[in-house]
Amino acid sequence: MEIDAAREVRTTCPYCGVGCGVLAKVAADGQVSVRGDPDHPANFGRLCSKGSALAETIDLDGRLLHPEIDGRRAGWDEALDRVASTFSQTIAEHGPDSVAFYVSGQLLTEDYYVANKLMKGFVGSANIDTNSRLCMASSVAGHRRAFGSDTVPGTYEDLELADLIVLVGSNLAWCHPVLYQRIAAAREKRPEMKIVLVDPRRTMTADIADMHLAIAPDGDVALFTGLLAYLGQHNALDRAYVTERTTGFGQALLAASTLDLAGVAEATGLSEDELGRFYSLFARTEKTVTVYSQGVNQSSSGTDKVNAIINCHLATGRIGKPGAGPFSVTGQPNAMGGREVGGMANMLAAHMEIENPAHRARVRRFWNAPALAEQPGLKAVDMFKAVADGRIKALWIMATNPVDSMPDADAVEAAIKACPFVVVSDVLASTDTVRHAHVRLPATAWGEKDGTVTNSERRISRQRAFLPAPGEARPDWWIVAEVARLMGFGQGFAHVTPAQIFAEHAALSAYENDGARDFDIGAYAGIEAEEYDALAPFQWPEKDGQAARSPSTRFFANGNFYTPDGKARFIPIRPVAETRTDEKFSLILNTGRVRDHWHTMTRTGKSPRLSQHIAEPFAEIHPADAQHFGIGDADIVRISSPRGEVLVRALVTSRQRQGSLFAPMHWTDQFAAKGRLDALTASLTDPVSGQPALKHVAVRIERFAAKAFGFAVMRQRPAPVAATYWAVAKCRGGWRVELAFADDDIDWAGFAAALFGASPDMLAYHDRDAGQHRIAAFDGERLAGALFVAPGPVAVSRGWAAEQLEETHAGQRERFRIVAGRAGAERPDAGATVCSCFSVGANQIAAAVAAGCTSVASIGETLKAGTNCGSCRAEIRAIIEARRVQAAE
Ligand SMILES: Nc1nc2c(c(=O)[nH]1)N[C@H]1C(S)=C(S)[C@@H](COP(=O)(O)OP(=O)(O)OC[C@H]3O[C@@H](n4cnc5c(=O)[nH]c(N)nc54)[C@H](O)[C@@H]3O)O[C@H]1N2
Ligand SMILES: Nc1nc2c(c(=O)[nH]1)N[C@H]1C(S)=C(S)[C@@H](COP(=O)(O)OP(=O)(O)OC[C@H]3O[C@@H](n4cnc5c(=O)[nH]c(N)nc54)[C@H](O)[C@@H]3O)O[C@H]1N2
Ligand code: SF4
Ligand SMILES: [Mo]
Repeated sequence: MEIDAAREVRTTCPYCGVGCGVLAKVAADGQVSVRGDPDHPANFGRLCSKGSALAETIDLDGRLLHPEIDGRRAGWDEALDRVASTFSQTIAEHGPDSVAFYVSGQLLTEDYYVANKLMKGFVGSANIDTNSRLCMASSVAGHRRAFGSDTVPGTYEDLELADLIVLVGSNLAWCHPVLYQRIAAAREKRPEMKIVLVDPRRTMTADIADMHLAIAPDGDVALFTGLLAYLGQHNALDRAYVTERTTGFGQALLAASTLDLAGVAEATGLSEDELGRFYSLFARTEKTVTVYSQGVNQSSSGTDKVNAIINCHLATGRIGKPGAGPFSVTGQPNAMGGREVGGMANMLAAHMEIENPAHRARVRRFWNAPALAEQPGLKAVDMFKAVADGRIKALWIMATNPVDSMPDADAVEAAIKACPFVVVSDVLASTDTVRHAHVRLPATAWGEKDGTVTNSERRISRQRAFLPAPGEARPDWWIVAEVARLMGFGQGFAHVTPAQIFAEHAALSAYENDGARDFDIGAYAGIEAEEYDALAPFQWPEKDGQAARSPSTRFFANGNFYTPDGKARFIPIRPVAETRTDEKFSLILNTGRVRDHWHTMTRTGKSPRLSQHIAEPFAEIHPADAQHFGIGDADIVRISSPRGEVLVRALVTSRQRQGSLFAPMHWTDQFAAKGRLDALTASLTDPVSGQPALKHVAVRIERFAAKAFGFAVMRQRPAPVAATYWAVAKCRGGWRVELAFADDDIDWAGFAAALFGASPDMLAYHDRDAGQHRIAAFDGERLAGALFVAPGPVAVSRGWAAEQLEETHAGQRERFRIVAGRAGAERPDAGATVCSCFSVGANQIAAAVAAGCTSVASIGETLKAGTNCGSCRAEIRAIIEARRVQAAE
């Protein structure tokens, strides 16, 4: 591939489902820079902290650059042949259902399309499922129950037009930051706009909320059935819409009326007053959008939560109208594209249904498929159970890391280890999943591959390559198509470009589609390479012959649902009380995300900037619970469930609900001693969608009685660390490590040498009685590493210590200052990073507040913090607030 240094390439961010446009540029010296695409309708030039730091994540460190078989390097021919022949042989011996693909919402549509086509049309099994099962399955099932199709009715613009936004189980400020900023900007223009947040925790998203409902875990069904009953009682229905466009209202209302207000209050943990205020606000605000995400989907009642929300929108006719509608926001960059190609085990391509014989016949005809799957395949949790019990004998994992992200992950890991044949296509050589693969296939990464993704508002955008494919890495679609050819299915996989795959996908969406199917992009059925290269972002549907490319589209304002009678279906839902905790496991573990990390950290873990915001695994615990369990702030705690355990740092905070813990999903064996959170979660799933209940797990917590704590910085990434607790994070000059030890009878100099190499040039300070040890090693004038040990959590400034790796230390005075372990008086400690764009710490912001800055804007003027991507503005406001409270006390 030719690199044109002067040219900016228009592409799409590979992180979240907001789907922001990115302009990427490669300078003559190879340096990559990115900025937001001002013309992209998802972000109009904005990027969040993760998008802004993309250039820090594309180095070749740790990349898988050649195919490998049983741990040795192999050529593509041999590797592809091994995959094709083993799959063919397994199918011949044990039937098509003895093999499976586990794929990902991070594949491009073209990759996804061919993987699905191979399994469902040619292998003849529907055993292809995706990590979207852990993510969007409940929304898909809820949409299909209510609308007869998996349709997201609204657009991002609705968030700006709404008078009320209800955010349910969504930490938008951290997980969809650019959407959050669009809302914040709209609210600044129209301060009368109201925002309600429904989340058991007081997250940073609460910063713009007028009302935070700290709901009891899984109280959502009660909250929204209670709302439907309220709307009925208070004459707040759109009776014409209900009568003409829907069916089943009476039964839904009856079911929703099981609980009276006091009952709803009990089930939700909210006061009747809070409920009354929320209900009346909803009832009187015509332009209401309800945005929901994993606090809704990842639940044993996930699909019911979705339908309880949709019921309220149908009852008020608030759907598909400017500024009104239910809005499920997608997580992954191509979660939506995966749904379009039918990547889930219970769907067929182009929003057709595997259980519908007419749909099967149509897809068979279109693909000229020799063996179209006749019935749904195994959903993710069941798929790994089938791997465990030997029903599945050959498994191909693409672009996902199930050893870290599947519930009951230790059991999933054991199943993968025991599986006779495991293929993993990934961009990295070493992840917790890749390590168990018999065949490792190097895929091209973001920046090297071409294709399309669809964002939360059904907008299809191009990802474009701006870097050459490194080593022997190949695009995922190519890998799958080559294997298909070797399995004897050449005629179905003759494509040689992503454009040809996209054209086929578009043609299938329009094939015999007389308007009975929502997903129709027939306008692109004949797309040629040039048009594909230039393809501008567009929203579906876009039917063949649709002359004007409509700037925005909505569904269902006038009914026309994809059900047999064209009417939407109310789903009768009853709240069910459920207790998962018991005496032994008395706390509820809630899991999720942090601002600057992405999933299993395979990309964000490479960025020093992103790794400074939160540098180790942690669990939030309410102060009363912390006191009850004898846990102090910054203690190391062991959290266990009947399935496994983790060791993480305790963060005592009243933002957390009493009785619950919150921990992020990101840390893996690559970054921490025992941080794989999904070792704790259970394989309990929603009965309709099969989505696991990842936010409600019974656990217990205990203080890990560490005899010594440590913190170290070093230039090279440390090899295995001999400490009970460790967590590594990248920093600008190298790496930083948090440590805790079960024992303090340790030769600290030896430990330091193992961590960052023995050096003749070492400086040490030991106070054995106080348990304090500090050791620094130098390599010429540069610091090679420094270790700080204390009997309690180490108080040294992390930012300052990391900075020492980048400085020269010629004089004894500077060197001694390191073992003194605190910043020199002339260099105050910046504190934990808040603004990752400009590396501004919490202490700097607090100092600026003390010096008179009283607004986010004035902090921006003084320190620049919050003025680039804006992802940290909520945290800055929280620091200002905290100072204000302190001052008032
Ligand atoms: N920074 C960052 N952004 C991301 C990602 C990432 O890894 N990092 N991943 C992307 C992906 S794939 C996804 S799916 C999205 C997820 O985006 P979100 O769904 O916004 O993120 P989560 O943190 O998983 O969960 C959201 C909230 O649900 C709350 N919650 C838990 N239980 C309940 C409950 O019973 N009821 C209610 N109402 N709320 C509850 C949690 O406290 C949490 O704050 O983020 C996307 N964006
Ligand atoms: N406890 C708990 N568990 C969860 C969740 C939770 O909230 N709580 N959330 C769930 C959700 S919503 C999601 S979406 C999942 C996410 O979980 P995963 O999908 O397992 O997480 P990722 O780290 O995104 O894994 C992507 C993998 O693909 C590789 N990769 C990146 N680009 C490419 C490419 O172009 N081609 C190929 N072949 N490989 C590539 C990366 O190196 C990485 O190994 O986690 C789920 N698990
Ligand atoms: S909000 Fe951030 S992570 Fe999501 S697409 Fe936009 S820049 Fe990427
Ligand atoms: Mo997700």
